[in-house]
Amino acid sequence: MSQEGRGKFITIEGVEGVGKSTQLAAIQRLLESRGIDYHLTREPGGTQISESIRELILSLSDEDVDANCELLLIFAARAQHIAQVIEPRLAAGQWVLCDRFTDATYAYQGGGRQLGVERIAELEAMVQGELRPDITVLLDLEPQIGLARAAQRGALDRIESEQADFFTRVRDTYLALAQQHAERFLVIDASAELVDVEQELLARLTDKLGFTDNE
Ligand code: Z5A
Repeated sequence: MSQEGRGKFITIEGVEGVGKSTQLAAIQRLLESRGIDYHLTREPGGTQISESIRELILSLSDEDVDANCELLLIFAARAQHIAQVIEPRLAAGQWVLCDRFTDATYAYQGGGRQLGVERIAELEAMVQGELRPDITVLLDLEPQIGLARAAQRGALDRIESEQADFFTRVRDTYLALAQQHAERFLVIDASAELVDVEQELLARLTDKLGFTDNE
């Protein structure tokens, strides 16, 4: 199918508390200032079924959650999200801005849970076909700093309650993905002051999108 007229698919990633929600608001303002019609969504989630699966994935339970169960739930939520929301909107020319996508699965389940890349790549091919983000913003931060910020917000969820080395593997996997897919990744140092992170992000994104000053 021709890519002509298709919307752009932009994702944002990083360890917990890295500032995704905060920086997503800045990206929204950029798109709005350019008159771009976009849809904001998140993973796991984005549809009624996928949000229910999100609750299952993140809630603390007395039962140990099997890593393959977690992985399959994430891709089940993603399948519904793509079919119902992402693909139809992109096809209709709307842009989609998504808080996390499959890079998070490579980082958390592949790296954090050490499931490796192969089975994730198989599920990615099955559920997504050719669909990949056009641009991925990776907010990079020492996991300890992000977790401390997340802890200030209140009780930690099931994944946030993992040990420090889990998050070190998550971060390392994100950085490896960014090297492997350098054409679509923008890696932003998220340890700076909020305003400085925002400024760098917007400058790099504006450039990547080919926006000019008089647009
Ligand atoms: N997950 C997975 O395992 N596999 C998958 O495939 C997918 C997801 C898709 C939910 O994600 C969980 O799902 C996540 C991975 C897993 N793990 N957990 N738990 P989520 O994205 O919904 O949850 P999150 O990672 O915890 O994101 P968050 O809560 O939305 O955090 P954030 O958006 O990155 O941070 P924030 O709310 O913008 O900022 C946090 C605080 O820090 C806030 O008070 C800010 O004011 C402050 N902040 C932000 N930036 C700065 C700077 N630069 N300086 C100082 N303070 C700052």
